Amino acid sequence: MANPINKALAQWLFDRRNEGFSREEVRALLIEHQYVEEDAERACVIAFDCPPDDLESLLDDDLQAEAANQTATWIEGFEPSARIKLAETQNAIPSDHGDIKVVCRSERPYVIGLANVMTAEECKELIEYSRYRISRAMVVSPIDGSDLVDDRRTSELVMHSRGESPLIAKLDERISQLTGIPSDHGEGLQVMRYGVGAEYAPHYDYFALGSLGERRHLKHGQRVASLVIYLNDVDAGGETIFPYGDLSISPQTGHASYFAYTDKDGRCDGMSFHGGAPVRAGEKWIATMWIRDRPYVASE
Ligand SMILES: O=C(O)CCC(=O)C(=O)O
Repeated sequence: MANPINKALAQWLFDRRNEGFSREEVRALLIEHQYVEEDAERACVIAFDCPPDDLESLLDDDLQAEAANQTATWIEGFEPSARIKLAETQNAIPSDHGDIKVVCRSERPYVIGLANVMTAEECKELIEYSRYRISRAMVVSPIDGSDLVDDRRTSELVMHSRGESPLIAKLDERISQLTGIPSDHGEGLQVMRYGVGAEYAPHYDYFALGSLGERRHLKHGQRVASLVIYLNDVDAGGETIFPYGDLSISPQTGHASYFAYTDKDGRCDGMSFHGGAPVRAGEKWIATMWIRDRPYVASE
């Protein structure tokens, strides 16, 4: 994500706007003060295109302090609140279709590798259900929170609603049983396809308070955990990578990576930085569930 606009810049933009400076004048001044084009444009969007409250909120000391705290994020004594407790004490977790197996664990980043989260038949059915509905995946714009095409996420995607088909309803319930988190905290299952070369460059799944656009999504709750289910075997590449943990998990049909990234006070752990490595041969299909700290109602 782009760098947050700091308070000093927000104050400067606020003053110029109130003094009646035009967008072009502000942009020219920023360039004169060594801002790169992209940052100057971003600042102009915030000053002139976003609702006035957005710029004013950047001047709020409490919010800035909270943002700095949240984005500092290398948390001492990290204690994620969305742990799968059973996966820490046993190697098999009973489920509606048989046991889900624990294949690896990492404490920080907090990651649990799982097998048999879905059967091979379910994986196939979900791929076929999604195949003709996928389109280019997007990221959250740091400026206004809208969807943005970005080279860092080159997969194709379809977002399914909670319970929209019998299989999806079954999976929603299974995920809830597995994680211990009610299914209405899930954003809905999104199915993604990566062709050769496609990737999701390392990123955080939680929303940064310091980013105006991402902050808009927080009104529907913070993300606390992600479950990435692999729907097929990939010939080469396509691992889920955790660069700060020096950890990678290879996709295999029906397996999954679960990672949780908030402590009990809701602070987010930077160690959860992760991505989907480029697929080198074959294709990769996954189903991802992003889980919030409260019941999720789709945004307007
Ligand atoms: O493709 C992957 O393995 C990771 C997906 C991912 O990072 C996400 O859905 O947030």
